[in-house]
Amino acid sequence: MIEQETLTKRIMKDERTGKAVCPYCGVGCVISATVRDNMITKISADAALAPNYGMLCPKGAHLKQVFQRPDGRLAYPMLRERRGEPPRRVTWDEAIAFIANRLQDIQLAHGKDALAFYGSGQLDTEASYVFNKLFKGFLRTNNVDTNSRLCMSSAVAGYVQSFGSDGPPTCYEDIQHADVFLIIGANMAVNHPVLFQMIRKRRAMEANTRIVTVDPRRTQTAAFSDIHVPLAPGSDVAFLQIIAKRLLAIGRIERRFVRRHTENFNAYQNHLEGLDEDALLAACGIHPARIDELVEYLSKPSRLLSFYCQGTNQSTSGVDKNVALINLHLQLGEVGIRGAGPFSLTGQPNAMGGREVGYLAHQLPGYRVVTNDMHRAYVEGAWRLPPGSIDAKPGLTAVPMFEAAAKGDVRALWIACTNPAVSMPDTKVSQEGLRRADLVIVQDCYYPTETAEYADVLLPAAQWGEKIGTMTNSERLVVRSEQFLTPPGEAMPDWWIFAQVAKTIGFKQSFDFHSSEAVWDEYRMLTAGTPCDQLGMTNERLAKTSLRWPCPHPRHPGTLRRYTRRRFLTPSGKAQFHTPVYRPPEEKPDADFPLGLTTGRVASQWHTRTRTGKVPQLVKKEPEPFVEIHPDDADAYEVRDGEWVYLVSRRGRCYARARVTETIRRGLLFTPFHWGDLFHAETNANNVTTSAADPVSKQPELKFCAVRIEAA
Ligand SMILES: Nc1nc2c(c(=O)[nH]1)N[C@H]1C(S)=C(S)[C@@H](COP(=O)(O)OP(=O)(O)OC[C@H]3O[C@@H](n4cnc5c(=O)[nH]c(N)nc54)[C@H](O)[C@@H]3O)O[C@H]1N2
Ligand SMILES: Nc1nc2c(c(=O)[nH]1)N[C@H]1C(S)=C(S)[C@@H](COP(=O)(O)OP(=O)(O)OC[C@H]3O[C@@H](n4cnc5c(=O)[nH]c(N)nc54)[C@H](O)[C@@H]3O)O[C@H]1N2
Ligand code: SF4
Ligand SMILES: [Mo]
Repeated sequence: MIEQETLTKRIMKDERTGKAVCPYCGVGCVISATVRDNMITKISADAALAPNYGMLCPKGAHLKQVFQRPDGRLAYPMLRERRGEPPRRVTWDEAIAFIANRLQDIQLAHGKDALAFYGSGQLDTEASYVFNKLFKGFLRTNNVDTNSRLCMSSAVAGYVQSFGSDGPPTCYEDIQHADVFLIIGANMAVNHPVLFQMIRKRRAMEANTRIVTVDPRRTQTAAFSDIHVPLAPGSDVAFLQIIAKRLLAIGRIERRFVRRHTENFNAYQNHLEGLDEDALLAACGIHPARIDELVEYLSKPSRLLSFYCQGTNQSTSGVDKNVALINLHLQLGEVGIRGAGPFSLTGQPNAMGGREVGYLAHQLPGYRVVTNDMHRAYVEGAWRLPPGSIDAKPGLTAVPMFEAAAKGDVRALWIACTNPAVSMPDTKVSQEGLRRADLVIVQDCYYPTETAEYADVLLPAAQWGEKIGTMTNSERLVVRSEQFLTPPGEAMPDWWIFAQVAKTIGFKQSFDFHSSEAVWDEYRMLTAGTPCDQLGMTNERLAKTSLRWPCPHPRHPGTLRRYTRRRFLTPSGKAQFHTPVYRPPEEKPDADFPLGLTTGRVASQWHTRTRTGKVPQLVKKEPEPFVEIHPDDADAYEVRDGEWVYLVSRRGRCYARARVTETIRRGLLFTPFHWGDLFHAETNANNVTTSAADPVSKQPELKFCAVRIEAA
């Protein structure tokens, strides 16, 4: 395999430095690694480079330690004759021929939609482009979805409904100009630490700035804020509408902006005026003083910058929450100007790039959608496919994909760069889907993982630092990562693996990419003229600098802020007011399951811990699963601090060590979802969570389900 050698086997003897986007959160810090003899000797960040200007959080700073533990890497392709048996090493040729044959057999026997692909916002743009092209274009199934469905799909739908297009209007520089920071449903101190550091610096330097955090828990973020609004879980729409209604009542409307650049304001105003403020307040379960304080801040013109993440997205009313927040910005004219706007935080390093590539079940590259005839025809033309090749019907989204596998409708599941046996809501279903499918392909850089236990084929991926690839961070900044490490064994870049299978199936010409740069060039062309235009980001430019889209031609400097002319991407060019109605979370507590459970993250761990779980400095900070419980509830249910308890829901149970604390609301529990079955049987929080989802975005409610607590 000469091609493979030239792509990855560049052992670097001399000490040298390479830079790459941090493989963890969507802040997208650029990290410099000094390497000697294929070992990282130092991790640092360049004070002159966007977006982090020298800052790193402990996860990024401890990347060196990740590579000091070479065990646990998946280094060779492997096949498993029978489930439950150890896999045996095979050559790439064998593995790829096996996959190509099996996919075609299954397609022939059961139809195109018996195939499904489940990917990740941690794959680079090149990889995401190639799998999307293979499945939606050439295997002709839109059964392509990613963990972004569990993460970003409500944010996508919110932006599309209000502005006519996905993607944030804002950039990190806005932090330097904002007056009021509204952080709603995001624990930035923990999950976007470097960005939160920038906010704290601004707060320290400008005495008049204010930070408001809206979260049912008094998080680290809330602790650093001027106001903490400990609202009842799921009540964000009610909360935002009280604020908007009160501001309307005192005439806080940016009338000129509203008249010239928005539509549907009258309906919005009537809707708000008709709402019963007491009922909304009761739904939020907060002291009215919190409302007064925020209304006071916003009653005079002030630059409002709002950050939001899973506390709004992962909800059965996730899209409504996002739209209610954008409504508030439209009412105040706080969008398209410096220091203001609704800023959706992306979780994973390339969740933004994946959206641009169109890797959700209803999307196509360049913010196109499969349901639009012109969009399909354009992409078919670019891919040199006969008209009608791309299905006009959206494919299965994440949860229904695994449900279909559990029913035997989806027969082949290809999973890359995600660990759904741990991270999907209600893991009974995802695990049953994995068990029942005839063919499970798992492409990861580590082995074992919980999902790999179900795999028939294991494909070794090169990981961070071991390949060239491009990612887009939360502020639309597109950054090219360099290769400075040689991957172990025969691990290969993800895009190469997808292209190799495509060529073996018979799509030789369309997947004849010889480098990731060649993939980028093809993708970049497809974005021309779209809202996320990256045509001007040539390989030459990306090798030297990073750029924010839209960037339509090779001399274009990129775009710091969008909508500065107040022209939106709806057919009329005007932003849309909507009239969402507050709905509580779908699952209600009752006598058997009297408590609410919300789930999330800790600062020192990343998701299912395949990397951060190997770094002693990080593990020591949170060594085991825990559950936060209010002292009153601890009394009522006879739970002592530090004791192990079971959380039991209508679907299953998990256990964790009780942490009695006043930082959580009464009636609510919180547990992180980092500890899967490889840590210990029954520690996975997702044994308990519900797959009830937002009706529009299909994003599951990972932020609320009903449970009871039992002694373990
Ligand atoms: N350390 C670390 N950082 C990460 C990650 C990680 O695994 N570890 N993962 C990354 C990824 S992929 C993502 S998506 C982001 C997620 O980043 P965040 O969204 O900040 O993370 P979460 O902890 O899931 O949830 C945020 C907060 O929402 C609150 N919340 C729950 N219900 C509600 C509600 O109804 N309303 C409101 N307003 N708040 C609510 C929770 O109490 C929690 O504090 O983090 C990224 N960064
Ligand atoms: N209860 C609950 N569940 C949740 C959430 C929650 O808040 N609560 N949050 C949801 C959200 S927002 C997210 S984003 C998901 C995250 O959930 P997952 O995506 O399942 O979590 P990760 O552990 O990040 O899995 C990434 C996998 O990719 C592998 N990997 C890393 N780099 C590469 C690479 O370059 N190539 C390949 N092929 N593999 C690689 C890692 O080893 C790891 O196995 O979890 C979701 N699940
Ligand atoms: S803030 Fe996010 S991107 Fe930056 S170093 Fe930490 S985990 Fe990495
Ligand atoms: Mo996420």
